[in-house]
Parts: sequence; C-alpha cells; structure tokens
Amino acid sequence: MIAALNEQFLVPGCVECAAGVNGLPKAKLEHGSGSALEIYLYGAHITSWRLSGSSEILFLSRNAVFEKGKAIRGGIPVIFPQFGNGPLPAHGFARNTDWQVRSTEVLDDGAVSVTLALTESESSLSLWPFRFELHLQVILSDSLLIKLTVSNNSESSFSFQSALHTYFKVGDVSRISIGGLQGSKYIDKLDQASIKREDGSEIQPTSACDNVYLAAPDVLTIHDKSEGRKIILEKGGFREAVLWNPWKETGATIKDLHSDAYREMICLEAANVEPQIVVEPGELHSAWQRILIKPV
Ligand code: TA6
Repeated sequence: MIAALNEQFLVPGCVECAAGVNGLPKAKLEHGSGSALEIYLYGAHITSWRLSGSSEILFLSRNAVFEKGKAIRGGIPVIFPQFGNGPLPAHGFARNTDWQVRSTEVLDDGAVSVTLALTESESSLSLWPFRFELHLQVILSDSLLIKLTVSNNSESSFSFQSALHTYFKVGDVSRISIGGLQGSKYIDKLDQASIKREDGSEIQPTSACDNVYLAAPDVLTIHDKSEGRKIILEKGGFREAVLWNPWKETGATIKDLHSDAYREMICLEAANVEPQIVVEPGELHSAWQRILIKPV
C-alpha cells in the first residue's frame, strides 16, 4: 500500500508516504524552511508538526492508541459531523475513519500541500444518512494552514458541527496564557453548560476547563513562557473556539493520556458548534485555521 501511495503521490524531498505506528500509513511533509509534519490517513490526523530547530508544537500522548476504532490522542483530530456527545459517537466518525489521499503538490510560493478526502460509506450512512465529501487540505510552510471543506452530495440539506481539535504542546500549562477571548460569551461545560462571559484579557488556566466560546474572535494566542514562544491561531469559517484541559483528576481517568499529561498540553480548537452549519444539496462549506509560531 505504501509503495502504491508513493507511486502516485510522492513529491521527492517534500511528500513521502510511510508506515507509521502499527503500520498505519502516514504522509510526511517537509518544507524548505525546515518545517516538518506528519499526517495519518486514519482520521486525516496530523500527529506532529515542528519548525526548523524547534521542539514539537503539537502534543501527542505517550499512551496514544494507533488502532482502528479509536481516535489518536493528541495532534489535530478532525471532528465531523458532531462535536462532543450526541446521537453519533463522541466527536463524530471522521476521526475514526480511513481517508484517501487526493493530491500532493508544491504550491507557487513553495508551500507543500496534501489534500485528503472522505466520502460517505455504508458505515457512515448507517449513522448519518447523508452523502458528503470532506476535503482536508494541509498547507505546510513556516506556518501551518488547514482547510476543511464539506460538500453536500445528498438530495436534501444537512446540518453538521465540525472542529480542528488541536492539542498544543506547552512547557508548563501553569505558565501559559491564552489571549483574544476577552468579552466573549462562552458555555462552561464544567458548570452545567452555563453561559458566561470571559472578562480576562489573558486566561491563565489553574484548573480543568472546557469552554466553548461562541462567535469567538478569529485571532487567538497562546503565550508559552516556558518554551519562549507565542502560538497564534487564526481562523475563518469556524465561528467558535474551544478551550480544554482535563487537569490532573480528570486527566488521570483518560486511559490514553499518559500520567500528568495535562501539564504539557492545552487544546485550543477552531470549531463550529452552535448553531449547526446547514448546507443545501450541491453546496459546500469551507473553514480554515492557520497556526503561526513567534519567538518571545
Ligand atoms: O473539545 C473538548 C472536548 O469536547 C472535551 O469535552 C473532552 O471530551 C475532549 O473534547 C476530548 O474528547 P475525546 O472524545 O477525544 O476524549
């Protein structure tokens, strides 16, 4: 399978497919700036991104399970068509499904691009009775741009939720601050889903948090004092932003999180949670996030 993938999609020095953990196929992307990324076809799941000479930017649990039927813990899970719990499996089925490579190329500006696709299957139709096509385009340069397009190939409209559930690696979660959310209304999922308003200009997590910021600003930051860097998350077409850290007690109940993993991770997620996005037959919806890293 790997040989066939490289036969069709190898871009020497830029994109190469390889066997990852447990033999699961992945694509390795390399950019001239020294930036490198890995994405598994299973779940179209980015598991690693690092800049030249920098440490890993994404958190990946040392207990992550690379097996069909279980989402990889960390990296950037692709959430579709449901966010969180509901009638479908938690966070939907896209992250637990094999995607197909659709294209690989070097763009005019030298950025390295791979597009993965997912369409309905008997399994997805049994859960969610709609024909669709997802495209995840990953564009690697000295920043990371990810575009998620949802096409409705059904005879009727459908509504969905989506997210790029990014796990950022941090030096020490007690020494980070999240900026850009001041004044935003949010659902506090740890306090009976009560609606609150963020009054802090910089959020410094000191305990478990699970907040869905509604119609959140499109430029957010994570200041990681331990790593001496600022992570900038820009988004478009994703209205919400989700901030999550399970902290010590809940973290200890999550089997595929290694011990005390909460200390070295923060999830800041571009998402569409509520209201759901409605797509008419033959129409599509696009959303994107770009992550930039600045030394501070
Ligand atoms: O995005 C935050 C969240 O919805 C939390 O409520 C928590 O459940 C987290 O996602 C992880 O979900 P998972 O299904 O990957 O364990």
